[in-house]
Amino acid sequence: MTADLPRPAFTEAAPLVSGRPQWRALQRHHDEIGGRHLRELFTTESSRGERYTAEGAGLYLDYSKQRITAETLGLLQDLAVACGLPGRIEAMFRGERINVTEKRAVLHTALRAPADEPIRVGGKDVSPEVHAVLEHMAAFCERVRGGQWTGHGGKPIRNVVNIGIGGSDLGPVMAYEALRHYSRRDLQFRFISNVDGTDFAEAVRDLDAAETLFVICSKTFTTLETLTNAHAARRWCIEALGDEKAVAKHFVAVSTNDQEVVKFGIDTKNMFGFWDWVGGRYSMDSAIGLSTMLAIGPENFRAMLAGFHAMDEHFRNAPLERNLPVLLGLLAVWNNNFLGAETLAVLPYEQYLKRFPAYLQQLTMESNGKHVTLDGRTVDYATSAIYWGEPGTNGQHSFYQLIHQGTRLIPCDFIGFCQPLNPLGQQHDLLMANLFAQSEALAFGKTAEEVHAEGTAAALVPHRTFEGNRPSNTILAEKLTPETLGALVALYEHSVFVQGVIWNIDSFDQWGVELGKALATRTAAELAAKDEPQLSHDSSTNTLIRRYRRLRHSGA
Ligand code: G6Q
Repeated sequence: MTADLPRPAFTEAAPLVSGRPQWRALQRHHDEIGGRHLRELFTTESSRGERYTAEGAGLYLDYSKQRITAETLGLLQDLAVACGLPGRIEAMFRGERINVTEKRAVLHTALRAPADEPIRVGGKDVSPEVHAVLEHMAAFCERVRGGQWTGHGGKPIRNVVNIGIGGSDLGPVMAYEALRHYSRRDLQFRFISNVDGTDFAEAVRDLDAAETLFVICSKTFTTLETLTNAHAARRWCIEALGDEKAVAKHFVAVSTNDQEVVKFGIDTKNMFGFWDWVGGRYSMDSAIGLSTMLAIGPENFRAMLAGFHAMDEHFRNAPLERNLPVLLGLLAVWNNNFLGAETLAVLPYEQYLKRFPAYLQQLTMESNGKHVTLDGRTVDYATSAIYWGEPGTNGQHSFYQLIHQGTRLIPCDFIGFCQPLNPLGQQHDLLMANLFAQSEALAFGKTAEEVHAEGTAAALVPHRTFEGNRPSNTILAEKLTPETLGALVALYEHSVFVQGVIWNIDSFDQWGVELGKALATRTAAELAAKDEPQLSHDSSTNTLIRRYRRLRHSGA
C-alpha cells in the first residue's frame, strides 16, 4: 500500500547527534550547571513551580523539579530544531515513510482523526476505511453488549477472552484495567498472551464455553504464541460445545491478514481490519482495541479516541517550548544523555493504571531500544532508558528506598488525578499527599544539618540524610476518563518519537522481536523431534536441550 511513497529526505546521512554543535553546547552547559542542586535552583528562581509547567489536552505537566534552567531548555530546543524535529513531526502526520527499515508510513494518528479529515497514504485517503472499521466494531459491540449476538447454543456472551501478545495484548489489557470504572460489570474480560499453557488453563478454567467469545488479535496472524493459544481455544470450545460450527459464534479476529484468518476458520465478516501503517505497540486505538470497546462501549471508546486526537493536535501545533510530548522527550534526553540516568520510573498514583508501566515498557523500549541510526551507523550515545514502575503507594514500601538513597540517578514520572473515581473517606487526599510528598522529598532531600538538628545520634546522621536532587515530572489531570487515558497514551507515544528523532533512530521497527520469533521456531522443532536431534548450538544450549528432553516426562 505504501510502496509508491518517496523515501524521506531525513534518511540521508546526517552527523551523529553527538557530533552536532548543539549537543556539545549541552555538554558544556552540563559541566557548568550539572552540580547545582534543586534546592539552589528553587532558591534562585522561586517561581519555578509556575514557570516550568505546560498544559495540553487536559494534562498538566510540572517539570520544575527537573535539574534544568531556562538555558537548558533553550539548548534542548536548539538541538531539537537542529535534528529537524518540526519537519519530522509533519512528516509523520503527512504519512511519509518514516519507518524506513520497513518502508512504512507511521499513522496511528489517523486512527483517531475525525471522519471529515482526509489523511493520505500513498495518495489514498484512508479516513473512510478507518471510520468504516470503527462502525463495524461499534455495531458488533452493541450486539454483544445488547445480548443479540449469542453463542452457539443461543446464550448471550458473558465472557470475552482476548488472545494476543506484545502490542496485541499490552495495550488492550492496560486500557481494560485503566477504564474498568467505565466497563460493563456483567461481562468478564480475560487476556491470554503467554504460550505457557498455564496462561490459557487459568484464564478459561471457570468459564462456560457457551457464553465465551474469543477475540484473536494478531496483526500478522502468524505469531506462534497467539496462534498456538487460538488453536487451543478452538479445541476447548469445540470439545465443550460438541460442534465445529460453534467457531463462527465464538471467535472473531483482529488482523491485517485476511488469508490467515480465513485459514483459521473465521469468516472475514467477523474480522476487524487495520493497516500496515499501524505499529503493534501503537495499535490499542485501532481494531486491536475491540476488547476495550466491548468493555466500555462505543461511545466511551470514541471519547478515548478524542483524547488521543486532542494530544495529537497539541503535538502538531503547540510551540516547542509549550509542547508536552516535546518537553517530556527532551527532558528524557537530558536525563539520559547528559545526567547519565539509565532508567526512568513511571509511578501512577492511580490503581486503575496498574498496567500502565508494563504498557509503557513496550512502547518506549521496543521503539527506542536501537543502536544504529537511520542510515545504519552505530551510535556513540545511549538510546532508550529502561522504563519500569508500579502504582503508588505500593512502590514506596519497596523500591523507592533505592530512588531516595541509592547510588543511581532515577528520574521519575509521577502521574496523579485530582478527583477520585472511588471516593472513600479521605483516602484520595492521602494518596495524593503521598505523591506530592515523594516528589518533594526526592528533589530537596534532607541535609545532615537538618537530621542532626532533629536530635539524631551522630552515628545515624549519614544513614538518615537524604541527598535529594532526584529529578521528577508530575503529570496531573482532573480525573481518569477515557479522554484522559487517550491523551496520556498519546503524550508518551509522541515523547518516544521525539527521543527517536534526536537519536536519529527508527522508533517504529522491532528487529529484535522478529529475531525471537525465528529462533524459537528452530528450537521448537528440535524439542519436538522424536529421535535425538543433531544439535549444532553452543555447548550450553545443546546440553540444556538434551537435559530438558530427558527430564520432561520423568515426573509425569
Ligand atoms: C509491536 C511488535 C510486537 C507485536 C507482537 C504481536 O510493535 O511488533 O510486540 O505486537 O509480536 O504481533 P502480532 O500482532 O502480529 O501477532
